Amino acid sequence: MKGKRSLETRLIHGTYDRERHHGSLTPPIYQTSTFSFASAEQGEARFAGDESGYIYSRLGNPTVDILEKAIADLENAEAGAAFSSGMAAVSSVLLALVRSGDHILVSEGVYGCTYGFLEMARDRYNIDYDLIDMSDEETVRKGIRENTKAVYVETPINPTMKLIDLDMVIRVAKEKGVTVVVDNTFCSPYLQQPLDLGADVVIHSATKYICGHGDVIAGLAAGKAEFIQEMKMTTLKDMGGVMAPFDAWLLLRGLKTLSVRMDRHCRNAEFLFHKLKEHPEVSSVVYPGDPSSSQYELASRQMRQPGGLITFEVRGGKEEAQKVLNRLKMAQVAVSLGDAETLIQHPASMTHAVVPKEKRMTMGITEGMLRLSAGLENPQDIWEDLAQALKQQ
Ligand code: LCS
Repeated sequence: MKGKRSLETRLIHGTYDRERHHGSLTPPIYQTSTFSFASAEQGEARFAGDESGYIYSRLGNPTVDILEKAIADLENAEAGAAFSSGMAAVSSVLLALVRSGDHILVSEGVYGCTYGFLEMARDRYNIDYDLIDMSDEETVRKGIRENTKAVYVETPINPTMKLIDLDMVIRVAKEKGVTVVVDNTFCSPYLQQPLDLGADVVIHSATKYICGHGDVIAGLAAGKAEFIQEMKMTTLKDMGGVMAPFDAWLLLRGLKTLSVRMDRHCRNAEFLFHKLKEHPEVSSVVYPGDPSSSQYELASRQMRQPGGLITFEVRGGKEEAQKVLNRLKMAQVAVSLGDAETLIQHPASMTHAVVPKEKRMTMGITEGMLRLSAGLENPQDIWEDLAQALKQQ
C-alpha cells in the first residue's frame, strides 16, 4: 500500500500510539473485565452508542484494540477483530456471512476442526457446504450456487500443502458477487496478503506464526470495517469467543519478531526439504518451494517465501510413520505449528482424525503422511534428529 512503511517496520512500530499510554514503549495490559462509568447517563450513552468508550471487555478492551488495529494494518484491511482461538475466528466469520439455507464453497482440504465445524453447521443449522478441488477455474465457477454466500479457502492447505490460486478463485467469486474468506494461518501476513488480491476477509489461527512461541491459543480476522463491525456486534459479542488482554499483549510481542522468525523458519524448511527429498525412506515431499513441483510458479507469484511447513510421506504407511515419530529425540511430536521448536505430527491420526478416512483420501491425507513445522533451531541439528529417526527403518 502506498505511503505505508515496509511490513518489517510496521510489525515493530505498527499503529500503537505511545503518546496515549504515557510513552510506554510496549502496550499496557488492561487486565480488566469492566469499565466504570462517570454517571448513569454516561453508561446509558455508551450502551446507546451515542458516546464512544469502553463498557465491558467482551465488547472491547484497549489492549485487544491495539492488536486488532495491528492486524488490520498488516493485512492492509480497514478493520480487525480478535478471538479466543482460530476456530472462534473461523466460526464467527462464517456464521456472520450465512443464514440457514445458505451454502459455502470450500477448498478440498481444510484444517480438521474447520471441517468439523462445517459438518456441524450442515447437520444442525441447515448451512450447506461443498468441498471442491479449486485447481480448475470451471469447477470453481460451477461450484458457486444461487445460495452460495462465501467461498472459503486455505492456501497452503493444512496438511497437504497444496496451493490454491487466489487470483483465479477471487476473480471467479467476484463475477458472482460472492464473499471470499482466506485462512492465512500457514503464511502469516508476512508471506501472503490475500486482501491485496481482492479477498474480503482474512483469518488467522494466531496460535501459530503470529504468536510464535507456543504459549497462546488465539484467532484474528481482518476485512472491511462494515463487515468486521457487524461481526463484532453479533457472532463475536454474542457467541463470546473474545480474546483475553494478556493474550493480546503476548501476540503484540510476537508480531515484533514475525519477519525475522519467518525468514528463519523458511530457511530451515528449505534446508530440510532438500535433505528429505534425497532420503531413501521418504517416498514424497510436498513443499511450496520445490522447483520441480507444478505448484512452484504459483508459490513464487503468491507467496513471498515458501513457508516453514513440509509434508512428507514415509515408506511403510502409518506404522512406519509412527515409528519415525517415536524415535525423534529433539523435534517434538505435537500438533500446532509456527513455534520455535520443530513440531511434527501425523495428520491422519491427529489434526485430521475427525475427517472420515474416505474424505481424508480425497483430500490427499494419506496414512504415511507426516507434517513438519520447521522450528528455529540450527537446521543441521534438526536434520540429524530426523535422519536418525528415518534411518533405522
Ligand atoms: N485454521 C488453520 C489453517 C489451522 O491450522 C488451525 C489450527 C485453525 C484454523 C484453528 O486454530 P486454533 O483454534 O487451533 O487456534 N491448526 C492446528 C494444527 O494444524 N495443529 O494443531 C492446531
